[in-house]
Amino acid sequence: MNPPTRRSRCSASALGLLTASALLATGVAAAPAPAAEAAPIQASTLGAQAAQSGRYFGTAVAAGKLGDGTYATILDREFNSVTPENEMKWDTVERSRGSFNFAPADQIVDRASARSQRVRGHTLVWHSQLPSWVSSLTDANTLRDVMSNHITTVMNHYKGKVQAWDVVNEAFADGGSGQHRPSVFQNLLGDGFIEQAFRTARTADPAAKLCYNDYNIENWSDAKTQGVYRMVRDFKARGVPIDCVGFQSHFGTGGPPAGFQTTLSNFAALGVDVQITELDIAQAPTTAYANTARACMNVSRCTGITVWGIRDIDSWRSGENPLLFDRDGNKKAAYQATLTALGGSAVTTARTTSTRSAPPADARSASSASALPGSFSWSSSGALIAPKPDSTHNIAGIKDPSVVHYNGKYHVFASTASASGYNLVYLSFSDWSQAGSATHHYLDRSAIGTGYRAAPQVFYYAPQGLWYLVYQTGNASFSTNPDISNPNGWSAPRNFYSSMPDIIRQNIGNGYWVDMWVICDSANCYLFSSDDNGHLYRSQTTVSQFPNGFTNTVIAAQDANRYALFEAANVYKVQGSDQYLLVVEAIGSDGRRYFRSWTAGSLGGSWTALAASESNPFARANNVTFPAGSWTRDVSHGEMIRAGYDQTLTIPACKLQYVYQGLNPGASGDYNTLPWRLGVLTQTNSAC
Ligand code: 9MR
Repeated sequence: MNPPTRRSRCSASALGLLTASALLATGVAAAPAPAAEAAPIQASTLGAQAAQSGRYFGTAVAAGKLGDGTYATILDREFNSVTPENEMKWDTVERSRGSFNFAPADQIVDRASARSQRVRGHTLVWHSQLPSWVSSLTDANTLRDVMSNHITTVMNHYKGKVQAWDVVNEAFADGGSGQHRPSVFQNLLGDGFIEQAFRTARTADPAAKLCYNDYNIENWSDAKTQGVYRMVRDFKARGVPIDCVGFQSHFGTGGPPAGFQTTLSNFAALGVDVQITELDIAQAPTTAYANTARACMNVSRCTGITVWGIRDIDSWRSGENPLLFDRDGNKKAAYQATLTALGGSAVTTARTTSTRSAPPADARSASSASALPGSFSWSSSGALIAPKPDSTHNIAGIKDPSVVHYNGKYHVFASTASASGYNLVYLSFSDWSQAGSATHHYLDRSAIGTGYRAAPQVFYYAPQGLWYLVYQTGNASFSTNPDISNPNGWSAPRNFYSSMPDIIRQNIGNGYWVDMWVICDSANCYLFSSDDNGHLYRSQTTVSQFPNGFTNTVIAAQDANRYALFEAANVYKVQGSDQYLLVVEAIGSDGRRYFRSWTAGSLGGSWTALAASESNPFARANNVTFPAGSWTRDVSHGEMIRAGYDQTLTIPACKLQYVYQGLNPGASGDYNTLPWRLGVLTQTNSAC
C-alpha cells in the first residue's frame, strides 16, 4: 500500500490515458501461459498434506541415524516435525547432577531448524530413563530443586527452538486405579509434582506449549484415561498452565479403540490441543492407520500426528513392523492409507472430471507439472469488513489484509487509514459470515504503538515457535507474539534493515518504499518490497539467522512503466509442486487496481508470466463476477488464504481464495480517506 503522503493521483480516472501496450514488462520474462489442461497436483507427502489442514506430521528421530542417507531423505521429504527419540531424556541430558550434555539433541534440533521442521521436546520429567542419582534421592527439597533446575536449564537451552514440550510423561498408573504411578517424584513430592513441573516450565519458556504425554489413554472409558482427564480439567479450572495432551498411540494390530475420536474431542473441549505423539501399530494395517489419522482430522484441536520412527528397522518394536516405511525405506500400504486419510489421495485431471485412484505418491512428478492454470476467473463476496471507528480511532478505510486460518479461526490483520495516518487492526472469526460482526482490536494499544504502521503480513515462524507481523514504518519492521489470538501480545517494532538498502535508494525515484513481504524455503528467508516506481526488491538471510542478516538486496522484477508493477507484491509456495507464485498490484488503463501474476521454480526467480495482462489478468474486474451492485471496480492490495500458516506461505493449488480491498467506484478525494472495505474472491475455474 502507499504511504500517508500519497494523494489522489492513483485513484480512479487519474490514469485513464495508459494503454494496454504500456504494460509490457521489461525485467520480467513475458512467456506464454502454460497449457490450462496441465494436471493439478495434490500434496504428495505426509507433511505437506497435513499442513493443508494446518496440522503437522512428524516422526521420532534418532541422532545416530541422521548419517543414513535413506533415513535422512525420507525424513526431509515427508515430515515437518521431529521428536528426539531418546536424546532429550534425563539420562542423556543430565547424567550427573548439574552437568548437562545437549550435544545429541542439538544435532537433531539444529538440523530440524535449518529445514523449518518444528520440534517436540521429549521429555522433561519421567520416571524412566532417569539416572540413578535422581531416582535414589530421598529428600523432597533436594528433589524439588533438582527437578526445577533440570526443567529450567533444558527449556532455556532450547528456547525458541522447541515449540512443545512433554513436560511430564507417563505419570499415571496402568490398570483400574486412575491414580499416579509410584516414582521418586510421586513418592517424595506427592500428587503436586505434576503441577509444580508445569508451573516451572511455563516460567522457563512462556512461549512453549506445555503437554502431558501418556500411553493407554486413548480409550475414553479406561480408568487411566479418566484419571488424566480429571487432572487436565482440574488444571484448567485452577489456572495451572497446560496447553496440550499427547496420546502416544502405541497400538496393537486392531489399531485405535473405537472411541478414540471421542477421547480426543473430550479432552479438546477442556481447552487444550491434542496430539498423537508416538504412533505405531503392530503390522501396520491400513485401516488402523487410516482410522487413527481420521480421528485426528475430525477434531479441530488435534494439531498433529507423530509416528514413532521412520522405517520398521528404526522402531523400538521392530519385530512387529509397525511403521509406514519398510526396512528399505519403501512406502508401505499404510503410508498411502494415511496420506489418503489426511486428504491427499485423489488426483484429478482437468481434461475429464473423472477421478482415478492415485498412483504411488513417489511416481508423481510434482516438479515438472504446472500446478496453477494460465488464466483465472473468480466470484467476489460483497464488502465483508468495514472500519469500526471508536472514540479514539476515526477510521475511513480498512486496507491491506493479511490472513491465516489457525486453530479453527481466521485471523485478519489490516491497515486502518484515516486523514491522520495509518496504523493496524486485528480481528478474528470462525466463518466469513461473522467477519462483519467481529471485534476490531486496534494494535496501536499494544507495544506496536502509535504512528505510521501499515500493510501487515502475518505468519508463524516455526523454527522459533513465534508469530511474526511484518509491516512498513518507513523502514521494514516487525513485531512478534507467542499467541496470535492475543492482540496485546505483540512486541515493539524492530527493523529488518539499519536503513534503506543502497539499491532501493538508487532506484526509488519519486516512489515510496512499501509492502514488505517475507517468505522462506527450507534454507533461506527472503524479504520482498516495492517502491511504487516499477521495482520489486528482494533481500535474503538464512532460516537460522532470521529475522537478522537480510542482505544481498537485488531487483527481483522491474517494469519501465511504474504502474504495471506498482505495489502489494505477494509471493507464495504452491502446495504439492515446485512452483512459487508472484502476484503484483498494477494500475490498469482504466485507472483501476488489478493483479498480475508470474511463477518461478525458486524464490530467487526468474519469474515467468502466468496471467499477467489486462485482458488475461490474475484478478481484475473483468475476470471477477460481483454480487448485484458491483461494490468495487478495484481489486487492490490483498492476500491469499493459505493452506497452512507458517513461514513457507504455502497456498493450495486448487480453489484459491484471495482477500482484497475494494471501494465504492464513485468514491473520490484524499487517498488516505477513501472508503476501502475488505472482500473475498473465490476462484471459479479451479480444475481440482
Ligand atoms: O523409542 C524409545 C526407545 O528407543 C527407548 O529404548 C525406550 C526406552 O524407554 O524409549 C522409547 O520411547 C518411549 C518414549 O520415550 C515414551 N513412550 C514409550 C516409548 C516406547 O517405549
